[in-house]
Amino acid sequence: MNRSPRRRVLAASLSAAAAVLAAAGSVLLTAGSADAATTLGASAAQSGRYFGTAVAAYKLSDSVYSTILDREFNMVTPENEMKWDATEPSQNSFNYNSADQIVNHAQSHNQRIRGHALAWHQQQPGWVSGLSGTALRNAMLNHVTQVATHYKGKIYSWDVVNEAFADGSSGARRDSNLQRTGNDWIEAAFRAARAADPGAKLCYNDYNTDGVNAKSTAVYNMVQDFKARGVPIDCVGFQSHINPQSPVTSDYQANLQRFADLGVDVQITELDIEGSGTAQANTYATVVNACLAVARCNGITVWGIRDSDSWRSSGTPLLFDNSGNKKAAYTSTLNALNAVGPTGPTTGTTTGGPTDPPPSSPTTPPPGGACSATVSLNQWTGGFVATIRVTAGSGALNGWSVGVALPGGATVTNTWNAMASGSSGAVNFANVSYNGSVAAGQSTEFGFQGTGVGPSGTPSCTAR
Ligand code: 9MR
Repeated sequence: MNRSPRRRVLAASLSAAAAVLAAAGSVLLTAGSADAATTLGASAAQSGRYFGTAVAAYKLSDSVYSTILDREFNMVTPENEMKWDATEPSQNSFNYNSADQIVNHAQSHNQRIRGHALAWHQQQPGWVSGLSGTALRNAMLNHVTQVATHYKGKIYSWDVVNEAFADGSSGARRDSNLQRTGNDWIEAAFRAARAADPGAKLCYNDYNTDGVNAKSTAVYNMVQDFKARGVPIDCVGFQSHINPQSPVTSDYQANLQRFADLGVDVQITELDIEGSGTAQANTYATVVNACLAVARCNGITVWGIRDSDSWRSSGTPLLFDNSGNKKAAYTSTLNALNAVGPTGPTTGTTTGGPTDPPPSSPTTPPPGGACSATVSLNQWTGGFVATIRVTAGSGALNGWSVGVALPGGATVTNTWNAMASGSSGAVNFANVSYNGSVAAGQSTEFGFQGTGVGPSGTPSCTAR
């Protein structure tokens, strides 16, 4: 079980705190009360996660709406404003007005932003329907590049590609105009997004992938293939639109975990659960607990604030009623988040994790050195994921290699965004074609997964 070690750590820290207070003559604490946060964002932050919502720009002037938004949430997803039809209404003519409104609001309220969505078969502007083949491929890549560049440095994670797989048992790609430009359109979009904004986590996002099924397995196989070939992908979004036709299945958590084990973050990106009362509240708790039990599940976003804000408002699927009152589902969600307490899923054995700043954030280059590298380790019993940040010194890099010393018994099983030489002992990682160039003082990241215990020392970095 993933959760029991955290519970033990929490219990230990609470009893230690209680002992100190008792010694000082204070009242004893009851478990949980010391750290219980009172908002969704703050309670998720206790374990290094975020809690977000979809936001519509035109609702920001509604004070009931914005009061809840700014009190409860620390991540926002523009519900429609960053989509292709909104941002590029005619070819190569971009309009960021509504999306910028959300971004500006978020930035002034300490909220981060999930960008949604760069390439999708729906909500395309009319002019796209006149294109096919190379012209469409190039238009899509230009769109990805322009939008990701406009928001460079402001996006926590991008849904680079949305809903590209077919429903049902085929495990096939969805037929769409984008798919007909060639099967490699998804990886082309990811590479373009990485080149435009190397600091954003790049996600694949889909629905009906919330349990282990043919569709989610097809996505899983794609992510595994991308990792093996160095296609940049950092995260997978699980929309989780839950209703009687699409219930939460018993393998929900296991499904998140199998993706995390590929070396990507997982995020619940568009959560809504149709229903009411205790049943709805319990289902929310189930989903939240599944995320909390997966170390690399680094955040949850609900698809709107009040039931009346929902794309499926008749199903009353959200956490606040039409008047903005907290529902039972709100309370169960908050309680589930608070039950994890202040110890993150990886506390004690690791550094870094889901709250790491993106690699583009300013770092201090080593004086005179060509490059430096730092490691952030997610260690669990029997295995680890290491994320290495390579930072250029006072000059730009045109290629780099990083040496890592693995303890005895450890083996690298999977590497992304670098080429590994060797798999145990002293292992060397060289840049791949798209991340060898790093501007002075800037950073890039690569990672690897392994069995055994991950590296603990500082890796060496050499400019090539
Ligand atoms: O919530 C969005 C709604 O306002 C739009 O009319 C709709 C149009 O396609 O898109 C909704 O958001 C979708 C999201 O972008 C992708 N996953 C499914 C969401 C619900 O349809």
